[in-house]
Amino acid sequence: MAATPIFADRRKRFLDRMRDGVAVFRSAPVTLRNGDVDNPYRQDTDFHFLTGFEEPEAYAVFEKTGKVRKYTLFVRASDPEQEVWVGRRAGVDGATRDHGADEAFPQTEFFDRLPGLLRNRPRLYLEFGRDAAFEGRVTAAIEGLKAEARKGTSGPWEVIDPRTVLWEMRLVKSGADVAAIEAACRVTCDSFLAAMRAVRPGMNERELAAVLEFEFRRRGGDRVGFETIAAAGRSATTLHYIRNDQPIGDRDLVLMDAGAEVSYVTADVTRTFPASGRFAEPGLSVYRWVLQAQKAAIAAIRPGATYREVHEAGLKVLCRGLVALGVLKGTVKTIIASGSYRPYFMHRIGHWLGSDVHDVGPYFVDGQPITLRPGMVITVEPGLYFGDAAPKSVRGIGVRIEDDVLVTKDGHRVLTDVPKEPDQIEALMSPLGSWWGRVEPVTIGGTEEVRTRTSPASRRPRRSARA
Ligand SMILES: [Mn+2]
Repeated sequence: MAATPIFADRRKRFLDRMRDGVAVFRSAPVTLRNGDVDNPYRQDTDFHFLTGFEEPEAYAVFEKTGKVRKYTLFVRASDPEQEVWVGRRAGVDGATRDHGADEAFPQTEFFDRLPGLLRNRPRLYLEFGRDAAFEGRVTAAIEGLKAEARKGTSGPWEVIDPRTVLWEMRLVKSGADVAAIEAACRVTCDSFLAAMRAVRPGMNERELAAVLEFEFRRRGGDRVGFETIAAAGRSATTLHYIRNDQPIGDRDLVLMDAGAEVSYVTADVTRTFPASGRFAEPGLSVYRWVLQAQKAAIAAIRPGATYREVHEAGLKVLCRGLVALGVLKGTVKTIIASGSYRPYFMHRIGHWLGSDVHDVGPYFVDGQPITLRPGMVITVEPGLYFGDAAPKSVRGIGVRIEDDVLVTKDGHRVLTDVPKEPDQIEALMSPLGSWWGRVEPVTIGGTEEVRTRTSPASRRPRRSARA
């Protein structure tokens, strides 16, 4: 539950870094999907990072004066009638009992109590630029206090965006943060193994995406960290392809880019594999260059290296590959200088990973590429994409390989583990479609769940799969 030490530890570290004053956070709004149906609710990442509180209509307040600290939650009051429809609420009692708040109030009292929280504080921490209506009410409360100046009241004159503190905390992961990412990686990787065993020519991309997400869910994933990409053949040349509605051809390479979110932390993995279970040219050559680029980039990850060095280590190999594949002419140096590789590799080598898939944190500081430090987690995902404008010999091939990498004291540790050597992938996928019809219950973390057996077993017609 939310009162686990990870949130108490984060609140302590946040308050340690906060200067005297008050910090105010609000929960994510509920948004309408269509008609009278809401989008699935997911708490705002910063709000959840500090509170672990998953309900909407909540406010979190942190007060600090020297050594005196206080954490207050404003939450939806218990409402038995409403709870019959939409489930239990923590309520004011639950906020202190189960969620670690020193004090709690109904959220309806927040704006009435706000002037009292702000009065005579030297500064306010407020995320601005996110919710104009909320900011307007907070700044109106500050203006109201300034009108009381003759009574000796002083409103906060200084406003600081708490993300200056929070995002540094989110960028450099604690041991508990890393353990959380590892849990998401485990669910994601096990699910990739299953989906790679499920693919068969003729199935639709969405069916493969559904297998992957089915595996995410039953292995403990709360939701996807981002929309699953299941792209066969030329679909894979679109970077963020999420239509997932095309049939998978028997000569296609299938690119799957996905991550399970577990406890508000996501993994981000990409594998590219042949629908037939056997690599063939020219896809195999493209694949080998991307794999070599990925290994070179991962090898460059260590404390003190810069993000740009990691990018360039991979980029150089990709450029060599583009020459070897007959796509470009020139030397690595001239290709990089001219940018002629960009039609085929148009993104950066990776990104920070954590509570958001493209996690927060700068890539450049004072104009210089940021230096890697232990505790940072970065994805490494080179790719080559040969769309309609590419030479005929490779047209319609898209390959990306992505792993999640922790910067450690001594170098790095790859947190994701799904086969990526061509022969390993072929072995994993043999016999083709072996996932279907081999679903059995197992116990994971004390819960009875179902799980795909990994050993080869008798093949059943796919429609007889039990789940
Ligand atoms: Mn990624």
